[in-house]
Amino acid sequence: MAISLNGQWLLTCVQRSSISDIPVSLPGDVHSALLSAGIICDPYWAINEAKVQWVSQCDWVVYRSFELTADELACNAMDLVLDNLDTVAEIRINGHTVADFSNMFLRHKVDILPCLLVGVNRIEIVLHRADLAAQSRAEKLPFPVPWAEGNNQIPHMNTIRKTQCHAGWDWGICLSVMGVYGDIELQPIQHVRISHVSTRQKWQEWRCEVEVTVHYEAVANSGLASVSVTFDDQTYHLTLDRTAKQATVLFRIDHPKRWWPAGYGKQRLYELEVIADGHQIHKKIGLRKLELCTDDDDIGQSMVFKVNDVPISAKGANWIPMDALPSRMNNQRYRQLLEDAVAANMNMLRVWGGGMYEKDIFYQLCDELGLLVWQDLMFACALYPATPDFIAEVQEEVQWQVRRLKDHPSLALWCGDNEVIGAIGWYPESRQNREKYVVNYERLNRALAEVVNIEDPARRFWASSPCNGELDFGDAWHDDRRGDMHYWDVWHSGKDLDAYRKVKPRFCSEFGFQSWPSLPSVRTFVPEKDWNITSPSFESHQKNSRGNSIITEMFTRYFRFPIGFANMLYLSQVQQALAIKTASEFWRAHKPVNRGILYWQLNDCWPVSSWSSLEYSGRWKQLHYHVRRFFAPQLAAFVPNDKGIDLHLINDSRKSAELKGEVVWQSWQGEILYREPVNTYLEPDENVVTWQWLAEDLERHEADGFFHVHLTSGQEVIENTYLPLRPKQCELVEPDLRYEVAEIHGQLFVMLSCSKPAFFVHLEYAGDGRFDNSSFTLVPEHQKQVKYLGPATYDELVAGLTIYHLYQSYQA
Ligand code: BMA
Repeated sequence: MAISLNGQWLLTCVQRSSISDIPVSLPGDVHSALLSAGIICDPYWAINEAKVQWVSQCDWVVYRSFELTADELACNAMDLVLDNLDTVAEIRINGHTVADFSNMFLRHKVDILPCLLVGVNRIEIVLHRADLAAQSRAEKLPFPVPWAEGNNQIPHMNTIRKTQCHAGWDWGICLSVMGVYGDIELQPIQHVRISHVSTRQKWQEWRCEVEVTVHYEAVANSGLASVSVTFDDQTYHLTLDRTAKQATVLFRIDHPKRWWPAGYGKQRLYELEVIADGHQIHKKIGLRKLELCTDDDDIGQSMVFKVNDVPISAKGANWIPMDALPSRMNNQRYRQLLEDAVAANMNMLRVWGGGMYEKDIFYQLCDELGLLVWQDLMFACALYPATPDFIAEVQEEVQWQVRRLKDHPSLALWCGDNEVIGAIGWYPESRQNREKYVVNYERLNRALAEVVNIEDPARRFWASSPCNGELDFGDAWHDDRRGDMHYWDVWHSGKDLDAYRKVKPRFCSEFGFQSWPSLPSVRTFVPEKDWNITSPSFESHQKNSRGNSIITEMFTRYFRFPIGFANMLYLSQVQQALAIKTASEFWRAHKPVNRGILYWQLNDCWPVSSWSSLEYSGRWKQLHYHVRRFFAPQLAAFVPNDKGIDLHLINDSRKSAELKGEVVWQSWQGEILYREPVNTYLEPDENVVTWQWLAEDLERHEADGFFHVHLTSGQEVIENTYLPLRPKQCELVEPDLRYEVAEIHGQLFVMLSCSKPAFFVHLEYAGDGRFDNSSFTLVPEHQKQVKYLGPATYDELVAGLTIYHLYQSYQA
């Protein structure tokens, strides 16, 4: 049985003798230990980031002792196994150096039996400065390889295999953390070392064959090892052949219950257990077919994931590491974030290449919840070396990661990197010598593809995100005919929101719009005296140099300027929601041309102004409430075009749906100027136009009011609003909005009504929890009963509730 070395260790600073023997809990990081010990201030508060930079400019030693009995040492090998060791480290056992490591994405394994003693042993991990290691590697490169300048605050991070955003990003604090973030274990080995267990599915019409292979290595001088393999309720026992490296057994599952992405069916998982030489490996296997289809068509090339032969409209967001302080990553927060993704009707997340290959729990939860995973390999926004050493190192890394993750049914795609093809065009060296850097790119990318193709031939390797296709080094930021697209013309290039309606991406894997955090979140990192957009504290939590200017400048284009700090925060979230909604609805209305919408970004790794829809605290921004509506399986979307406005009804589900209700043209005073019933039956995967309003009619009346659709489908209410003019041009009136908190059968609700229409009505509770709906249009004929989901009592909710709406945001 494995012996865990997780738990309490001690920490000493090599350069500052006054800092020694500080308790550190591993898995965990150095900064968190120093914070707990009161040695550093909270790096997330105000302008403290700058005050803690010295930590990563020191070397640190973490150490502990542990006892072993003679019985425990009676084995043929004792592997020390470390996961997520960050990054440049030397391991010493009882004073002997047993290994030097420098890749945080590898599982490190070293046999330390010869150094171990019966009784007390000491393990020390020396964590060296990453910045110096990066610098010295850069100096040895045959030619300069540009690093992620603009995002990273520390140069040459592209030369070491460490989470790239640790050195800062355009939403990320720069801490350059160090530590061990995965389990630390001793694994005694009698006969065989199990390297991994892999599965393969072969599909026939009503049967799935599951091939399970145990990969192992016999240890010198040992005897025979037996292994048992159980799938579902069938078990095989075998004796491993000492001269071989793998053993395979085959299971036949007739009429399997298939695994589906969320919104398409259930997530049935079968249990697989392998027991060998005292080791137990447990996996949950989903049986499903999955392919990425990229077929030539009239436009260019499709890009669609098919699961069990059904084309999927991928809907989701980009995932970044959950916390800049790895000690704070925990299973409960993983669950919360991923459940919130599913609650917003997502079925895919992209694990972005500047972060980390996620922890096992992430993929286990994605399997359980039906979230497909677009998995980038960990390279982002810089160029990377293609020297033999670097290639060998990353091939080993990718081999390990593919072996670790490939059996997850949620895993949909391996993608070589984030924006590295594009980055060839960003830096002066590579711009001036493009061929050289393209060849350099292709050498590394090819080497990654080779490993993926050997280890996981059933899955597609996609060179880069974005990418126009095989060996295509074109501009995937602007070509919407094929491949995946990163569409940043609105945020980074300052175009109007209408620009989202000028492209029809086949699969948009990034597009985003920033907002500021909500007032309750701002309270947690900005002192009240600094509650101002341009205060140093607030600005140091905005890492995109033009970010705050873009947000305020866009206010002036679309909205009447908000009054006061709280309304500025509120309006920034309205604006973000409007941007992402505009794009998502337009692209969904172009199904099947479009088959993927992943916005930038789901989450935050510290409290910051960013593109996220979930704040660092987990609080839903207004965008997340909109996502829940515009990613719903059934959507009613108003789509303006040359002829006028179309109302699309879209059904992504495998089941048909019946939508009933009406579309109205309503004045700002709430008068119904026009109404038309809607009664539509939608086939599975259908997208139809049910109603149109002609441009001539619109031009004459565009200032008079807005369109609102209200439909029901079973228990579901489907609503949407369309303002023909920019909100600042609309003559909104005081809606006379009333609300009341009510407790019904122990459940808290907020009842809302109004006498005139109110827009972007948003409920904000100062404490924990969220609502089942927010940031909606409230019209006099449909009062709303909004459920509060959280721990607050009636009195707390009443005291801590603020209701915002658009008209009030500019009233003095
Ligand atoms: C993208 C990402 C990130 C970045 C984001 C916002 O292209 O890949 O590098 O944080 O843009 O600028």
